[in-house]
Amino acid sequence: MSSTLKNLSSYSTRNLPTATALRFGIVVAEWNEEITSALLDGALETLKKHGAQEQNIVIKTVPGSFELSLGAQWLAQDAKIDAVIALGCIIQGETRHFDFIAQAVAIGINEVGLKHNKPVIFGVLTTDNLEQAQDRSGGKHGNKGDEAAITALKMLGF
Ligand code: RBF
Repeated sequence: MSSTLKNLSSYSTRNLPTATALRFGIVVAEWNEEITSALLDGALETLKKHGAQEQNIVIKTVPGSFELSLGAQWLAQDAKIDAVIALGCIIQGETRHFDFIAQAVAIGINEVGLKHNKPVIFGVLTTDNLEQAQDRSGGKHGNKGDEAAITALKMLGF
């Protein structure tokens, strides 16, 4: 389904465990900070809404989305962390950086999850412009941070 038709903050409750005893690592890119801080707010609100305890959530920042994979790996290797959420926003610019960064982080995040055998969630917006990113970070298409948090929970309820 195209994300223009989907509200990122609506979800089914199937396989949704209560998060009271679960521990999360969140790694957030500083690039496009206006957007990524809104993604973080969404993820935190959703985790807490489902029972996550503030002291069980570790939050780290990295400079840009390209660094999310390594940041996620550093969190994932901590045996006490059950799931990692990577949050970033890559906006199409005039150079090909968009393609290189988006592809690298998608592959990197996936590899970290497989290597550490735990959910490592791709909470990265890849948009044509700032408006599309705003629409998906608490705007008319919901918040990808919420979606990332729910995905982490659902994978832990697998
Ligand atoms: N990081 C992002 O998270 N989102 C971006 O849209 C983004 N665009 C970039 C565009 C250019 C031209 C450059 C040089 C970097 C960009 N980065 C972006 C930062 C990137 O993820 C990484 O932090 C740096 O390239 C490391 O030097």
